[in-house]
Order: sequence, then C-alpha cells, then structure tokens
Amino acid sequence: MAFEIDEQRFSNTMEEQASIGGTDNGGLHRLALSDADKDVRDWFLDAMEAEGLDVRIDEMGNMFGRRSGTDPTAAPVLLGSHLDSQPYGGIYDGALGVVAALELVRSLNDEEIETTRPIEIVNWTNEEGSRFQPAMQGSGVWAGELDLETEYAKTDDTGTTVEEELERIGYKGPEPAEPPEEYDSSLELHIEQGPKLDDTGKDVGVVSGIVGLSWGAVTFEGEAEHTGTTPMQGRQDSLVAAADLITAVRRLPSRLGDRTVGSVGHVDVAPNSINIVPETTTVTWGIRDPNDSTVERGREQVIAEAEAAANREGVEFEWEDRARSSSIRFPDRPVQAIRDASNSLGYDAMDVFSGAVHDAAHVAKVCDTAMVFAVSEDGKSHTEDEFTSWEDCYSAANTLANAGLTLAE
Ligand code: HGY
Ligand code: MN
Ligand code: MN
Repeated sequence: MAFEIDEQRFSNTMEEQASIGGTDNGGLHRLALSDADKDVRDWFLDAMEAEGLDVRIDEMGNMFGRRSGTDPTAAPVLLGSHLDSQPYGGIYDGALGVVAALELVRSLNDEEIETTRPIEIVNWTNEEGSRFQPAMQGSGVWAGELDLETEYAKTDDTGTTVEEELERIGYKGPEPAEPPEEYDSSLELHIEQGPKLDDTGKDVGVVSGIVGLSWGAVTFEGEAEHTGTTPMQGRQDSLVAAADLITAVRRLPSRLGDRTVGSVGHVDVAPNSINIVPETTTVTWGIRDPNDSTVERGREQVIAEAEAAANREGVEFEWEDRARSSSIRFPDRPVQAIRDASNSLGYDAMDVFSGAVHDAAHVAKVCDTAMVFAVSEDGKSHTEDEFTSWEDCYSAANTLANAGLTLAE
C-alpha cells in the first residue's frame, strides 16, 4: 500500500515558503544569502526543530535535519533541494523539493512510522548561482568538488563575499562542509523546468541524468570617449565587441551538437552612459550538453570568438571560468526506487534527462542519487509565471516520499 503525505499541510507549507521573499507577481525574489534567504532559512530551521530533527548547519550554510532510524549505525538517506531563488523566479524551483522532504518527515512523525535508516533533509546553499557563481555552490563544497576558502571569497556585483554574507545572516555554521559519514542514497524532487512532461501529459519524471555545464565571464576593455566628437574610425567600443560575442554564443550550439544549448545572460557595461563610448563590458556565458567533451569544445570556441571579437574592435579582453560541472547518469538503485514508487501510486511516469543542473549532480559524487521531476506548465521556469499544478506537485511529492521510504527501509 503506497504511503501518502498530508496533502493539505503540504500545500499550506508551500504557500508559507512562497510568502517569504514573495513578489507582487506571485514569484520569488530570494537571492542566495540575502535577507529573504535568511528569513526562509529561519523558517526552515524552526520547522525542522519543531519536528524534533537533529539539526546541523555547516560552514557553507547548508542546513541538515536528521530523523533517527531504528538502526543508528545504518547509513542515512538524504532528501532535499534548495530555497534560494533567481532574481525574479518561481515559487517551485528548489522549494518544492525542500518542502516535500519536510512533509515526508512530518507525515512519518504523525503516523509514528519508523524507518531503519535515518532520513536527513537538506537545504543547499546557493544552488542558483545567480548572485554568486558557481551554481550548486553549497553542495559543491560539501561533495568535495569546490574548495571552501575559494568559494568564501567569491563576490557578488557589489564586491560582497560569500563568507561576509554567511556571517551577516548568521548561517556560517560550525560543522565542516563535508559528509559527516557515509550516506546510503539521496533523492531530490525538482520541477522539470522544461516542456517534456507537460507536452506528453505525464504525471512525474524519472530523471536519468543531468547535462554537463560550463559558465564563464569575458571582459572587454575599450576606451571611454565622447560619442559626439570622437571619429567613428578608431573607436574602441567594448560593447560592440560584447555584442559580437553574444550573437556568436547564440549561434555556437548549432555547430556543436543537437542537444547543446548556450546563451549570454548577464551584461555589465561601464560607464553605461548614452553619450560615452562604452569602456568596459563584461558578459557571462553558459554552455550545456549531455556530453562533457562537447561542453569543453564549446568553452574553447567561446574564448576563441571572444578573441576574434576583441581583435575586430581593437579592444583588449580577458576571460575567466565561473562554473564547471560534469554530466551525470544516475545509478539504477535509486532510479528504480522512484520508478516503483510512481507505479505503486498509479502515476504515469516517463524518463527525462535534465537540461537544468541540480545539487543532485554533486551529491551523486557522494552516494547513489536520483531525482524526481514534477511537471512544469509550458516548461517555463526562472520566471515569476513558473507554474506547477497542485495535483502535479502532490504526485511528485508522493513519489519522492515512497521512493525515500523504500531506500530508508
Ligand atoms: O541553471 C540551472 O540549471 C539551475 O536552474 N540553477
Ligand atoms: Mn533549482
Ligand atoms: Mn533554478
């Protein structure tokens, strides 16, 4: 008989978290380590303590709450996702996975159901990588893929460091940002953020793997001059070079692979005045593909295109890497637990390969990991009109709950 979480409380909890850093358009403005992130962390901490979980906060601000199992020596099962959001993101991205994990614990406590293995729920720091790069920063340090001191020194556009912000919001925890012991397995529930499940009318996605990704920044250095009096010949306009690179990155994927994607999402221009030739322009770019060697070729071609654009405009350029995560295929055991769970609940599931990256990509380096996807209406995400019907949220959360129980037995 499949286990069902408490639907009403689950939806109430989703609405509660959505109000913390909520925007007027029904989205979230909850950037990593911002005041809104602090507020939702405080809320999550209270919720974990109210369930009697053994709470730990590590040096990267990753938040864990452990529910004991009957066998204290058994390796735990880890369930969770992230509570930080894009600048104007949706209320489901990340939060659905954290709230579903919390609701499983709450439902198990209500029903006084014991599991052999401890179940641990988690909120990972800075999954989005919007304010501070890279994405999946907290889980990356925890999994040993990123160096703590290097990530502490990362800055946002104002020059504020990760470490300063963790201290300011009170979430620079005492625990080492690393697994305290061996973990049996881990599951993450997340919205698909793409159209496949919606287009095919499926209930849930069984995630087979995640793409590889490379992010970088290119800065062009030209010459600030009066736009009215400076002859066109010989101008050194950094924004023109950046514009060349932006269109080059847009065209690159068609030359790389049929599943390659690429874009420039962030531009900084200085002095950014209508009548000054732009002196300095920085763009951040991203390339993704299921095949790591294609991602690497894409990264090399972006740098080559940047050099060509700089030479055409007669400006200097420099580049830096901002993020790199390799593609991953999830192992059968946790994937099968998800498949069996969705079948036991009578849901119509399909396999999906994720074009979005997730903390599970790092956690998979530590233990057997897999993901459940909830339907994203029209595939939209990272916008305030990101939407998942309540029924689809509930199906995915129940699937996570039953797969988690299978692994924790
Ligand atoms: O960029 C990503 O794929 C994730 O949504 N942060
Ligand atoms: Mn996410
Ligand atoms: Mn996201």
